[in-house]
Amino acid sequence: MEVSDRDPDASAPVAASVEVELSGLADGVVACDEFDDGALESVAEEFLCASGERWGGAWRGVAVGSLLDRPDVTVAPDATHVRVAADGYAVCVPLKTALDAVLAVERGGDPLPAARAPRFVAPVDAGRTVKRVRELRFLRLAPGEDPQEYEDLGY
Ligand SMILES: Nc1nc2c(c(=O)[nH]1)N[C@H]1C(S)=C(S)[C@@H](COP(=O)(O)O)O[C@H]1N2
Ligand SMILES: [Mo]
Repeated sequence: MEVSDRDPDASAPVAASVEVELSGLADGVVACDEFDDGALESVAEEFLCASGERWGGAWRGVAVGSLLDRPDVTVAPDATHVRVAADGYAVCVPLKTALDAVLAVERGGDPLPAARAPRFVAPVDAGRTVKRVRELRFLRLAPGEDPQEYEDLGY
């Protein structure tokens, strides 16, 4: 097999075989490749950057809410937020936003490259569309607590 020397991830395992850990008030591990094609949901989103530029697309993936129906996943009923994390990057969104979000494994009909998959796709700021999600940490924030304190946006 020819491996491109431009793409450092070309030899990485296929994105879909990656596991996402559910932690905090939830417990479980989800492998993105264990879903039938028919179990994937389609979502279209558009994002507005601070620069004024718009970008978006059509993604397919696993609805986060559907993960919680699995017998091997538990979640405490009192979670209020979910911290969506990659290595060294994290955002914190309200539970409802997370449940309606998709962990996308495809964009525009093509599998996402391993370096970007799965991607958290929801109606959030562009910067909160976390690429390469590895953990969903379910949290209970006290009233008045600032979700941004749980984020790691690199600035
Ligand atoms: N894991 C991870 N996801 C991330 C980021 C990042 O640095 N790491 N940057 C965010 C920001 S600020 C933006 S604008 C978009 C950029 O997405 P793109 O690389 O598809 O253009 O990804 C978001 N998701
Ligand atoms: Mo950004």
